Amino acid sequence: MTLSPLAPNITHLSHTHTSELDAVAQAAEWLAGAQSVVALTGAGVSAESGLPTFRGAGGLWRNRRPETLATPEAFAADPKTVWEWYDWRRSVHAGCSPNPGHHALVELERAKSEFCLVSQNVDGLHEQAGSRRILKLHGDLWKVRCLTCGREERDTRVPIDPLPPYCSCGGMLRPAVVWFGESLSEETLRAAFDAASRADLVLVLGTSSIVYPAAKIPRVALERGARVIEINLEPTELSSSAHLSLRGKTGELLPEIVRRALGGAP
Ligand code: BJW
Ligand code: ZN
Repeated sequence: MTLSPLAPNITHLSHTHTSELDAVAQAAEWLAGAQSVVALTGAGVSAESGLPTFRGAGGLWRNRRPETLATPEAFAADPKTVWEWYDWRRSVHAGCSPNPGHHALVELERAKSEFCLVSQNVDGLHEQAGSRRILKLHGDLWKVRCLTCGREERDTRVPIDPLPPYCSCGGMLRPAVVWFGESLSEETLRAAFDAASRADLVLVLGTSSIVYPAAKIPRVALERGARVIEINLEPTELSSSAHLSLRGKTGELLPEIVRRALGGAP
């Protein structure tokens, strides 16, 4: 298999296919040579820790799609139901630990002088694994914000009772996450796009790449000449544009790529 550094290549790999080894070797070589690396993570990175993803099989909660719950309109109409969903997710997350994919990203942060972890995940597993600097695009499941006084604070109660919870000022609390139709933090977003513009390699890990503006981050990097490597169980909106698209689990492929890139045995 020839993988030109200039022309995007798509590699659809089955786990047992020998070309997977070539692709892992190629990814490791590019990672080893990259000065400035960005990793963009999505729900798939936490799937091997036991957390459900948003879309696809297992992504439903009480027969409702997350897209219909993760909106300010759904919360305004029925805060109790939306809170019950978040309370359920918090209880699932509380029993989960980071997986080898999270740990590989910690190693990368330690090894690369310019490394930026940009995550769409709200679960806290990157921090738990030991990642230090994380640009959290969609907020934090373990924080709440008051609708009246705006105070935001860490809240790790599991379960929360009663639902919905209230602030000491009397205002209703909401999860401090970003719902559809809401703006992301301008500062965080700017930092993510700045990092993507400077990067010479972007790893896109376990995300369906359909939610904007996060999905634009690798696109900006591509326009600036960076290489993009995707790891996902399935093809995504990004796959045909990525230089390398590996089919598999991030918790299996990423540690192998990082091990090779950082000087492990070939
Ligand atoms: C594995 C695996 C394993 C599984 N290994 N892989 C431009 C064009 C069109 C629309 C828009 C646009 N700009 C804005 C919009 C609107 C909207 C949007 O993007 N809609 C699209 C759906 C079309 N965006 C917004 O509203 C954003 N705000 C915004 O842009 O403000 C300005 C504005 C407002 C209004 C109009 C225009 C502009 C806000 C987006 C907020 C997203 N929030 C959520 C919820 C967060 C809180 C919570 O957790 O509850 O964020 S939705 C949900 O999707 C969550 C995720 O972070 C996000 C992305 O999902 P992710 O991580 O990719 O998960 P999945 O499930 O989709 O995919 C998992 C993948 O893993 C799959 O591919 C699997 O195959 C794979 N996988 N196991 C490797 N082991
Ligand atoms: Zn308050």
